[in-house]
Amino acid sequence: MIKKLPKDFIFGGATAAYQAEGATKTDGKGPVAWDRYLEENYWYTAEPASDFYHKYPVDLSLSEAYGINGIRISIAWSRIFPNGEGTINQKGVEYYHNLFKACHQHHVEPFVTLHHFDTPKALHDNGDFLNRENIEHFLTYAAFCFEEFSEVNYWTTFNEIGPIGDGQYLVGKFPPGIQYDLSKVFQSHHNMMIAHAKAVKLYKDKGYPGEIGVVHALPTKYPFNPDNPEDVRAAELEDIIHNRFILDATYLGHYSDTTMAGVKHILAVNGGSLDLRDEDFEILEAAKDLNDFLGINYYMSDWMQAYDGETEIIHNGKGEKGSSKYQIKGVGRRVAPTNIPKTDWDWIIYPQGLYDQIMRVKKAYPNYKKIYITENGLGYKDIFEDHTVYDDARIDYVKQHLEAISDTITDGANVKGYFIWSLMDVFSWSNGYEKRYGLFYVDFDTQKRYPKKSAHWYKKLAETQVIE
Ligand code: BGP
Repeated sequence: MIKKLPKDFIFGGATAAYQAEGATKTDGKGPVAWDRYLEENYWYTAEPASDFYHKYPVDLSLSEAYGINGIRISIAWSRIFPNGEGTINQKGVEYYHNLFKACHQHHVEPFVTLHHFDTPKALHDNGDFLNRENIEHFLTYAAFCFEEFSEVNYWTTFNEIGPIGDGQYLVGKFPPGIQYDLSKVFQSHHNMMIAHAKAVKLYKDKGYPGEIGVVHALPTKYPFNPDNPEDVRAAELEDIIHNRFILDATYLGHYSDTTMAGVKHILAVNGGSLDLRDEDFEILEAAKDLNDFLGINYYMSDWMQAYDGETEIIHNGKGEKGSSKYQIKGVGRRVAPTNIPKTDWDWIIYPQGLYDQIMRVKKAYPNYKKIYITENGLGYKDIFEDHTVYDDARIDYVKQHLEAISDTITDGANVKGYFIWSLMDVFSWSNGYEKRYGLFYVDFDTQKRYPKKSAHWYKKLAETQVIE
């Protein structure tokens, strides 16, 4: 049966400042930890990225021409406060005013994220969000942006608090590259959730007319053998690390007993403790009903088997299928079912996981109000030919996920839009320029854009709302 999405649905494209803008030293921008980390650990840097800093008029014209009516953009904190705090860089402020103005001129609504992985270097060096002082610096930055950029109607505090903790302190693929430290993972999640809650509270207390929310990555976790209680427990613990701890903080204002029992078990096995204070829960509680929307980034699901051996995680950053490994002592290991497709980067493609995750939010957190799917898409080694890319696999991926979204709406979930990751090709944090996602192919040498087959497909979808 052909499925349809609602008339007022947003068909958007997503970007992030550091992955798109390039111009990392232009017009007074301050450094971020990623600058040196990429130079020292990877085979690419954030230059030139997609030169969105200069090319945004082209990308917005293309968006308008291809029916895209929303764009996720993030503000680079270090363009506004080059040192993370203190002096304001007026050129950075002007840049974003110009960018938001161009969005509106092209009828592409900007959904603006304050922090998409790019804490200014000075603050990252002194502990990033493990250091509670940085919660206050983030708030100063947020307060400045809310007041200054009154043309923004949709604010997101953070992009993916979960993957920040995982990338920085579990997998070690993000700066500072620490591995297997689960107490730092949970502490980072917790402190960032406090920063989120404080920013939301501030926004609402000031009575700003726009909407505010947060974007969480929510990969769905299943037991490898649903009849084995140990696998069921492994999936539950893995879900607590990546999803439930953060969702509880967002919508319950505290951690449920089951969540806390899981955290305690994980830390008992892996070591470390948490600093959770009474006043933290006062602010989480005060903000839990104030989120206007939840952004869900969904790419994959995982299947978990019980595991008690030593922790080992290998990140597949080069698209060498089958090269990844993920096993955490006392939590579980990921074992992929053979009959479910995977990308070259070992991400398991499972649209039903998106359906299940949306319905889980609806059921477990009924105060969620509204959902946008803020990222979803297929990372692929595109083949550029005839000035385009015949990316049928990407179209198929997006189609199946949109069908799952349509089903959740039929089943009562309030989902109001979809932002494909990514609008145009950008580089991938830990996988480089080879892993492309865009509707518009970017020739990174010339910075020319070429609509892919998926862009034409997306245009028709946006015009008709029919998924076919
Ligand atoms: C999300 C990030 C994006 C983007 C995307 C694709 O985690 O919010 O910034 O990178 O994932 O992931 P990757 O680039 O690792 O393929």
